[in-house]
Amino acid sequence: MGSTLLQACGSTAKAGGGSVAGTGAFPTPYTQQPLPYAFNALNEAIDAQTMELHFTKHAAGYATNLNDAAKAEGVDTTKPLEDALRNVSRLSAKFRNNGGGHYNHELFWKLMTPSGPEGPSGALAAAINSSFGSLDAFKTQFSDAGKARFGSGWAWLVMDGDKRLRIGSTPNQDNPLMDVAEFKGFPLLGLDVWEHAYYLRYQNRRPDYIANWWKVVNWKTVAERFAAVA
Ligand code: MN3
Repeated sequence: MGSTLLQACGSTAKAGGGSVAGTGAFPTPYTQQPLPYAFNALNEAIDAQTMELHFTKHAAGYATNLNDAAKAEGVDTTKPLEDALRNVSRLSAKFRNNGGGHYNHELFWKLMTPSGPEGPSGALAAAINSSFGSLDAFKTQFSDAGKARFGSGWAWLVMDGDKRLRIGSTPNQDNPLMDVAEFKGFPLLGLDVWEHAYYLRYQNRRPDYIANWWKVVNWKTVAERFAAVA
């Protein structure tokens, strides 16, 4: 992941109104990358059956449908998906939903790990502290964004066009890179709060899923993305 992201840092990305360096988080064409751990590796927060269904059914479906849409709409899948998302208003609802779905999930898997540090360090930790007051205050605000998202969607930490850290959420599979997003920026951390992400173990208890999810956040990936756009 790290090398993939760093290799891609030569190109320019837009977040919010301003220009932000760093893009191309994922290889092209638009295919699922192998899950970087076993289905049961995140059991502390997410059970193996949920992980398997989520990866092999839900996320795989977004990838398949995205490639169908790209073919039908003449989108060059050798170019970074981020570029298409930034101009998604010109594309179909099918591309928007599945392009966001593919990007969001490829990112989500890499934002989790069974063996990462318990929190951020270095420049990322300093930025979180100065933006939100403390790591705990950040977690509370981010968790609240996930709890408050009505229906299906995502909670996000992004770097906006003015290089500020911001917390927000998007509905469905919208992504903050999209020109149509109601919350914009370069995504550093994202949490899937669709019921398919937690229902088998947690049923209606989305807050319990979110509370446990912090145990498996891959702060190394977050730091790499932060460094790419800071
Ligand atoms: Mn999902």
